[in-house]
Amino acid sequence: MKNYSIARSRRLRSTPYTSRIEKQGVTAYTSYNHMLLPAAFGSLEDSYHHLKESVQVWDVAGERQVEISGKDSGKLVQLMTCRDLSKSKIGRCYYCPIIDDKAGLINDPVILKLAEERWWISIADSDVILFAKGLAIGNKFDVKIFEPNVDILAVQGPKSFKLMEKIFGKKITEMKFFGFDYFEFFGAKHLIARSGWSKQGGYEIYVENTKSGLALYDKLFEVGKEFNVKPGCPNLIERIESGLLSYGNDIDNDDNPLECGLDKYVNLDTNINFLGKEKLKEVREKGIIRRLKGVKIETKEIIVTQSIKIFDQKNVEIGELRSGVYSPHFEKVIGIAMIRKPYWDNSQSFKIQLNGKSFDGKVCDLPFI
Ligand code: THG
Repeated sequence: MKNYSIARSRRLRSTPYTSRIEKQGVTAYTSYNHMLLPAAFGSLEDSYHHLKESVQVWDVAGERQVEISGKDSGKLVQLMTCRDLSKSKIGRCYYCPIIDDKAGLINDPVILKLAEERWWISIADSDVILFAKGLAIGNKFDVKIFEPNVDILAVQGPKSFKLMEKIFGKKITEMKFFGFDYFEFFGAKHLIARSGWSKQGGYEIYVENTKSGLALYDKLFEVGKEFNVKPGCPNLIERIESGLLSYGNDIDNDDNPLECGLDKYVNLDTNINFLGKEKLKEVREKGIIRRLKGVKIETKEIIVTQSIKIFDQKNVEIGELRSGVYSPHFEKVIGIAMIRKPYWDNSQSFKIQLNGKSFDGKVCDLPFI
């Protein structure tokens, strides 16, 4: 496939780290929340192995924050998500499906409770701020909603703990998964969470002060030398193996959270109020008729730019592939697909056409590893 460069403009926002990563050899971008998100630094496979062995620093400023504060902020945040936040705690992150009145997914952000009446919604790629503003206006909520200047730096990989300890001290290694706390650097405080869009462990630094953020960026590479630190970005191979979902790719507004295996984050039996609750109860009662699954395909290369239909041996359409990549671990293509009932059992075999050729595949569980 021929490669085209991405045309730059004000609408496709740069991040404070863009000039850094361009010096460091970024080779592909995607767009995320109207911002540049690095998609490759050379070989995807080399980056995958490096991420699983060492430590990487990622410019994930595209994971924008929607800040909601004010007297009705808790009510509004709860209205948007089917996850029960009534017992949520300050200093914790919560992975939360955001759904509409039809229970269709709007986004799948991480929500941070900063204070009793102040929240950050760390969004995937859709305009949550407009949805939040619409709901606030319609409900006459007493809230303030805006996009603050926060540019996340992720530090991911097994050696991220040692690297971060060298800069911030032992306390940072004691933080629990999806907890956050504040750490001083260059005269500014930084909210740092133990989270990130990989399963290799690590942190996310919510940089609010660009100057200190850039100093920290450079410090991570200086101190990280002994851990073989490299620039990186969310890795397609690692994230599919780990079953981390990508909004707009694997899931979208036509899917409900139960179809997407997000059951853990759906609370229908408490007295909270959220959009789509009755609809979701209906879905639960009737049972879902399709579900997101893993697939393995007997080929070694794939580029998914649109969903690709999947057929059983009798040529019945049983679902669609939504993401896919060659996995060096399985030595074949793995992917994420929406599969119709009753074809979603593991080991269901199927056929898929790629570039005019038919390949065999099998349905399996998510995550792969
Ligand atoms: N970090 C932050 N913001 C984000 C992402 C992130 N916004 C966009 C995107 N990623 C949102 N999507 C996800 C998807 C999965 C997870 C986080 C954000 C995730 N899931 C874990 C899992 O599935 O095992 C843990 C969830 C849990 O148990 O609570 O981490 O990465 N700031």
